[in-house]
Amino acid sequence: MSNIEKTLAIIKPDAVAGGFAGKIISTIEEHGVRIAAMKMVQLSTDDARRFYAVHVGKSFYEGLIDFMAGGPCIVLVLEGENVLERWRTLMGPTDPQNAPAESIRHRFGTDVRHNATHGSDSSEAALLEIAFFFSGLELPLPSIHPKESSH
Ligand code: DAT
Ligand code: MG
Repeated sequence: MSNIEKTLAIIKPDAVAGGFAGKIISTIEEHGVRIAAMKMVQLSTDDARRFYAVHVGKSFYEGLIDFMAGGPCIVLVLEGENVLERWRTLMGPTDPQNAPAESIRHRFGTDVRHNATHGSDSSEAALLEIAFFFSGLELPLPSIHPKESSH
């Protein structure tokens, strides 16, 4: 059964500043994942606090906020079959030290905080996170994409 999903991906400030955005976007495309929307944003501290509100109170929260507000990010909506799991697999685990050699976090991350990318962890989170960054105007509906050719 097909399971077309959308997820939010972020190319974090370390990867943008390091000049890895192009390679990460290429990796997404090479794996056949469709980019439905994309833009560069600079989060304020308050934006970062709201985006990562689920982690309030954890030991790493303040450092995470400073890092995420420390430079521009690229935010993307990825779309496709099982894309939540596929993108999390492509990224690898949170800590680049534990990530497989071919994973994005191993290739472009430095440590558990500076880990290059974000991906939503559930379909509920994906809906909220996409709405955090993108208005309806910025999200093309699947129904307006050209139909598969019938001739
Ligand atoms: P993930 O981004 O893999 O979903 P998470 O949701 O548990 O991981 O944490 C969000 C981000 O917070 C993570 O990408 C990097 C940072 N983080 C998590 N655990 C950390 C730790 N022990 N030390 C420093 N930063 C941490
Ligand atoms: Mg998470």
